This record gives sequence, C-alpha cells and structure tokens, in this order.
Amino acid sequence: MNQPCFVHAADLHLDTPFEGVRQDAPEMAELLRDASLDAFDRLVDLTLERGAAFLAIAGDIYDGADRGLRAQLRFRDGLARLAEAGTPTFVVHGNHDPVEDGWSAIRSWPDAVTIFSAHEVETRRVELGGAPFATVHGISYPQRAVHENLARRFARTDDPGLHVGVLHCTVGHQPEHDPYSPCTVEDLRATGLDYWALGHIHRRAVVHRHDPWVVYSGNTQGRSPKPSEQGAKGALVVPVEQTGGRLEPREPEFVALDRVRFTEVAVDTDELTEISEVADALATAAHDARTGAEGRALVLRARLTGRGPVHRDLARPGVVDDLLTGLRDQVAGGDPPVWWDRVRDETRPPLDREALRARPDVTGEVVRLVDRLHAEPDELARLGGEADRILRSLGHDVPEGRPLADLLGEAETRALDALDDGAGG
Ligand SMILES: [Mn+2]
Repeated sequence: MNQPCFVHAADLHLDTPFEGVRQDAPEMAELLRDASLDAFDRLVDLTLERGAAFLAIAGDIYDGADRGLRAQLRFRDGLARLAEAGTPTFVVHGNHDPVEDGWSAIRSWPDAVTIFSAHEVETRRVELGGAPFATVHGISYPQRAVHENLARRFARTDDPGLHVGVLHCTVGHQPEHDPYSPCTVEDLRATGLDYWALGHIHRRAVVHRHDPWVVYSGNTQGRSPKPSEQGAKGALVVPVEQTGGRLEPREPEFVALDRVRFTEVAVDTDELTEISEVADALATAAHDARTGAEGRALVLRARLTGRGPVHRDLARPGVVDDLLTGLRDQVAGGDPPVWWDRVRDETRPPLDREALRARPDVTGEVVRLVDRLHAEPDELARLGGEADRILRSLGHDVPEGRPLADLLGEAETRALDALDDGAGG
C-alpha cells in the first residue's frame, strides 16, 4: 500500500500563449501549444498513481481571465477522472483567473471537486480509509489585484487530522512577481494550519519547514525562457505520517511533469582562444542539458561570460547571430526537438593590469593590494586563515585544496568586475 499522501500543484496556466518563443520553430510551437495541458494530464495521472488522498491546486489554473474553452474542458475532464476514482480536488483561483472577471463554460462540477469561493475561507473534510485525514481550507481571488492579506482570514478548526491551507499569495519580498495577497511566514504560522499549499511564485520553494510547512510547488510547465520559468517544473507529493497520534506532513517529493523545458547554459570563455571553441562549448552544454531533460523538448538560452581573447571576435557585427544560426542548424530536426532561443554575449575585454595598477582610484588600489599580497606569502596566509574563520562563523563552507594565490586571483577578477567602468583593453 502507498504511504498516505496528498498532491500540491499550482499555476497550471492552461493554454498559456508562451511569450518569447518565436514563430520560426514550428515543431516547438506545436509542442508548446499543448504543453500546459499535457502537464495537467500528467498531474492527474500522478495523483491517481500515488493513491493520493486529495489534490490541491493553488491558483492560476488558466492563463487569462478569458479562459479558452479548450483549457476549461480539459481541466474539467481531468478533475472528473479524479472524481470517478473517488479522489477529491480543491481549487482556488488566483490573479490570472479571478472568479468574478472570468468566463466559466462549466456550470456544474462533480461532487468531489471544490472550487473555493472568493467571499470567505471555506473548509472541507477529507477522509482516508474511513477515518478523518485532513481539513482543507481555501479562498479564491475575486478579481485580479488582491491587496488584502488573505492569510489572516484563515484559522484552524477543531476537526481532527491534518489542516492544509490552499492560497495564492506572496510570502515576503518577491521581486519577480506582483505582490498580491502579501503575507509573512508569521501570518501563516498564526493560523495554526500544518501545511500551506501556495501558488503564485513560479519558482518552487520550501519557505518554511514544520509548524507550519510553507511551500510553493512552482508551476507545472515553464512558460518562457526567463529565470523563474527555467528548469524542471511539476508538482509535489506530500507524504503524511502518523506520529504520537498526530498526522504530520513530511518533506515534499518533487515530480517533474513538464513537456518542454526552458534551460539557460552559461559558458565561461576565459580559457577559450577561438570562436570555434565557443561553438563547441555551447554544443556540449546543449548535449548535457538534453541529457538532464530526460526526453523532454528543450528551449535553450546561452550566456557567454568571462574576459578572454574571444571577446573581441564576439563583439564584431553579426558574429553572435551567426553563432546562434549555427547552433540552430546543429539541432534542427532532432527528436525531441531542441530550440536555441538566444545567445547573449556578456564577455568583457581582458584586463590590462599594468594600466589598471597606475590608476589613482579604488581600481588601482585593488591591483596594488593584490600585488603586495602575492609578494608577501606570510601575510597572505594570515589573511586566508582569517577569512576561513569568518566564513565558518557564518556557517559557510570553506574552499579546500585550492592554493591561496589562485583564490586571490579570482577575488581580484571579481572585485575588478564589480568596479568595472569600461576599464580594460
Ligand atoms: Mn501564476
């Protein structure tokens, strides 16, 4: 028998239009058109395979308030499939699909489906094997912009079992997302609930462990090549254990459900002397990304960093575009498809230390200090020991087995990069 568990997902964004992926990759465009819906079907499969007690979906089911019919029917069919197996689903709406702004083609849902209202927090009880298992609490967004701290409306009831909150909200400072329904971990803890199944932030994160668990499952399918949409996307299976007569959630298990994966690779060009080596390094990175994606289609972005001789070549007109075209040709016709979205050149000119040393400013001071330390190994060793002590006291790992002179060189490069005002060759 499976361990008792429930499934937490959010931000399905069904029928998402996938901004930022261009028209000139027809195979990829076709895959992307169905990717969010396929990920949802896989979510239903996962819930059934694990024999989960219920599925909680924390908002942004649809990408836009107009909610395409195709997405609505697919969603209903999936929840009906769960209902037939006796598995309840709990759904809240978020800022992308608020209750009052949206058009709903579906007027009746199976009994096992709860779409939480936008008026007040509602609670539903779930049984497992005839015994009380959980109470699920939730509230939807009435309209897009919700500035009220909805977490404050939740409170644990006397019902036995696990108490799970389903909410679309912003915990703490989240610069990449609109701060809808802002709250703190303390607000969530004060409710007395055991697990917060949250949505809105697309990057998966366990914000707080135990009493309560505060967790963003992230979205089920990446939507664009930007950072919060990169990497594996899917849902969380949350195991539940009985300890001392009490049911408690355990560390959630992530299961990837995405069909198309957005990945960024970074290539450091410091040691490269020719453009052909840059192309080779990118091809290798693509190969590795493909292996890591386990049979999924890939949308790739590359970032070129470092200060090497190829900087000058990359800066010539048309070179980066040609590099991109060459990469696209290499992966054309692959199955599963791979699409290079962009190559960004962030390389900088090699540093001219002689010129920098002569400068009267902080940049010059950094170079002179590094030279002094290289000339005085005892002083360097003393500083190295001091740095180790500070790192340890802050709970950081101390790099081992690397000569201090190497570390000093790296520190200099970082400092000079940070101070860079166009200095260099
Ligand atoms: Mn969302």
